[in-house]
Amino acid sequence: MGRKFFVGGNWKCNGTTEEVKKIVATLNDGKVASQDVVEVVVSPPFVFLPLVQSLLRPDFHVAAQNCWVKKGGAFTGEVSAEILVNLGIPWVIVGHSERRALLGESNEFVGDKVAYALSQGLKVIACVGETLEQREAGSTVDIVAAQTRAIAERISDWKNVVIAYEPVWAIGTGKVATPSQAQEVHFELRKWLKENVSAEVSESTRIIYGGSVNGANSKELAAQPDLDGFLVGGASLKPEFVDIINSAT
Ligand code: G2H
Repeated sequence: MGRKFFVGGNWKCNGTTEEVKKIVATLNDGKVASQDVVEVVVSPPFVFLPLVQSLLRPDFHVAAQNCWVKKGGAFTGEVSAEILVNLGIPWVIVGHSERRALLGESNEFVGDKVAYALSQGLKVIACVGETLEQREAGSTVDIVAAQTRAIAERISDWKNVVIAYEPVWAIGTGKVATPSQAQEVHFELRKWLKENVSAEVSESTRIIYGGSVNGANSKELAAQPDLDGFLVGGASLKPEFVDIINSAT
């Protein structure tokens, strides 16, 4: 079976109640292919998750933008995987580069989070990606492989994992990777999975691209053979998110 196209909208730290309702209304009116063809997940800030979940069309789902690395308890300010499960939140984004860079999340910490979230029944969008400095030093593949290895060492079942390749230099900069730059890294990641996990996992795991995706560049990116969808930031707050979803078909 082919890999189902996946489009995630990462709203990051944005939105008021009114704005959130407006974005959801636009999504609910959007004409998109059925969920047999494209899986759509939107990720508002934690506090808006129940609201979005209650208003969102049933064929779209929600994701949290993070969760705590282990069982909840005395961890002020954190939200545990158990809490997300209790609220019926099916997905969580883990290891976004903004958290890796600004909050010091290491590869190992991200790997632990992925493993714990999966163990609680969440599905995980696990982010990897290199900085501009690392790309210019020619170490892109080594960096994303090390980030993926820290996950692979901690999990055995990949069926609820989507890998998001997000080159840091392309995030929120308007400087999108070219289709061939994205394809090259997606191909290498798939090869890494084949050589280090299994041919089956390599074939079935969705590898999506994130970094300045918009309604104008998504179609060409989506045509790349190893690119199975997108994690969209800025443009997921706008009506063009529907166009990005429709680049699946
Ligand atoms: C990358 C992406 C969403 P943007 O962070 O995860 O954001 O599309 O704004 O570059």
